[in-house]
Amino acid sequence: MADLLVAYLEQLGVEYVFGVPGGAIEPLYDALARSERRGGVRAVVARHETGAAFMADGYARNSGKLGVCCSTTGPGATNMITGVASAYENNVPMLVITAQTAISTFGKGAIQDSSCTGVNTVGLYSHCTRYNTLISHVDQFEHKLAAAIMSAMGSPAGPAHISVPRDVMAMDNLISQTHYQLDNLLDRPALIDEKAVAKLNVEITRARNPVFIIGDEASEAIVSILSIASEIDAKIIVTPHGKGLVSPYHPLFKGVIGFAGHNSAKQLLIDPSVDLVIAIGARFGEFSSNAWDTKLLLNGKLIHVESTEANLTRTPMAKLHVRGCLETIFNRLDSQYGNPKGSPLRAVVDIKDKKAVKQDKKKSSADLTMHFDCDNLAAYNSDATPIKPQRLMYYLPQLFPPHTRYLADSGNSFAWGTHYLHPFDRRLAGMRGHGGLFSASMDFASMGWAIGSAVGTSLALDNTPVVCITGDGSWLMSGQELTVAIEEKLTLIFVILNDHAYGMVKHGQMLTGAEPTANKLTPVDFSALAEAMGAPGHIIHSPADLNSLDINTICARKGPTVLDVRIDVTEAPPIALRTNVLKIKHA
Ligand SMILES: Cc1ncc(C[n+]2csc(CCOP(=O)(O)OP(=O)(O)O)c2C)c(N)n1
Repeated sequence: MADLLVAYLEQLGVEYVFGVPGGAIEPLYDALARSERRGGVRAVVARHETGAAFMADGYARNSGKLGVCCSTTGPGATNMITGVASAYENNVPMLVITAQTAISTFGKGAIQDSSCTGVNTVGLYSHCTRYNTLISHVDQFEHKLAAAIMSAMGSPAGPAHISVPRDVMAMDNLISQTHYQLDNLLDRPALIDEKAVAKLNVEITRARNPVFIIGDEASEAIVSILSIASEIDAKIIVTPHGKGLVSPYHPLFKGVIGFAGHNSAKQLLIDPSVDLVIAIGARFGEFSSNAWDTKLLLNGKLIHVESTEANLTRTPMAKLHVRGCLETIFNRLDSQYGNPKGSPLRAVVDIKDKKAVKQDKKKSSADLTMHFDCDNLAAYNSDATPIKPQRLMYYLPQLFPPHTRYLADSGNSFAWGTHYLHPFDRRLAGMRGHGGLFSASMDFASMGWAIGSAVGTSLALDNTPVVCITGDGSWLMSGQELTVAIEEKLTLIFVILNDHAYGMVKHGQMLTGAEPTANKLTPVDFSALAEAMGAPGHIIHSPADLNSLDINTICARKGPTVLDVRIDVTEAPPIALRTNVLKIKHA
């Protein structure tokens, strides 16, 4: 059966299966070895199963394909669950394959029995998967596999789990050929709610000063959204997850709303002259709604457009909810703008400063001026030693090429990155690949996500430098995946914010008046550790140290580099949104 599984992955153009081997999953590795010899799908062996799931997550986000991860039965499956849960919270399409001992051994005390008579992997995965099944007979294999892939790539996307006993997986193919053409099964009809779109159209037409809030789920529609925004001169703000989708230098961009966001974005939403706010694929969880900030959102101006229906329940205050495929909805609206005759939306442009809009439209790229406010410009511009984290964020895009991808890990990294890291993206229209230039995994917010995900990102984006910003705590949890980046020869730069602390915990405790406890970490020389593992490491104390790095050599290197950055530990990250929630007694 394993060869059949591989054949389906090939149909989808999937290149890698991320995982850690073990006795019960061996038949799948056998098939992957055969496939690799033919130049097909191959195994990427992680150091920890959660790292494997994070890699599959990064691969899926940046390739637009299905991420696939696997583990053996028992501890392999339990290890992998955090990475799967993370993909579940972030709607990342993922096929999760775990093994079981042979069916005949269920209930007989087999080592690592994970059937319903053991730790019950299917039971464990039931709360973090969109499809979840034990394949208990060879005849179930093909249709259950197809159903799993369809669920994983459905709407909302997410992990689908199949748990396969070793004897079923090892069975010689009774069915030697794939029966399903997955392309056809995955091709979803782009249905459109004409009435809702017409209402949306009327609202946009009436608006004098509209604002778009763009979340990561809007990525499929970003080309049309940006085009409409310039057409009607709508200001743009993004959620932390949507940050990578819009150039920070876009003249209409006013910053991030929510966790570690910008005051300019907040002010815009309470500006009385703003008469329409359209939130697109923004989810409105804690981090993207400014912790359910009713002052900003209960403003009677909100229209909420989503493809994931449950997200609409977060905005009972919205005057209009629109559901459906975002790409279809915004392509439809955009095509109306594109038609100069008879388009009602043209009227909006006519009453605005036509000249300014036309000028902006003529330009194919933005100049590198920011049109939003950062909190602590003194630190952002300071060349003091030790290097301030804000200054580090300022310098990274200066040093690395403009197409570099940035991932920020759970901890202060994603706070610093969200607020102060502005990749040099002159793009006024279109999109930069699937994932955008900046990503963070905030809803599940697992430490170490960025480390594994950076490996998957790098494999998905051949020849693109990938910078992973992480903390020393996260590195001590997941940094062993560095050796995978070495084996895979990936141009990956790990930037470790070394503050010998669980910094976010430490600063959170200070900001909330909690006991300053359990936040210290033993100081570690991560440069030496990297060298011991086989990757070059550099210790960075100051902006001068950073500027003396030979970035061309680092980016030309077929292998990872570690920057152990000894940051100014006294700088408080912009995490007030989170600490304010923690201060509420019931939260
Ligand atoms: C797996 C996991 N365990 C615990 C937490 C809670 N937590 C959030 S941030 C953080 C500290 C992160 O420390 P570090 O990686 O050193 O980054 P820093 O905040 O210091 O930059 C902790 C423990 C988490 N998010 N994920």
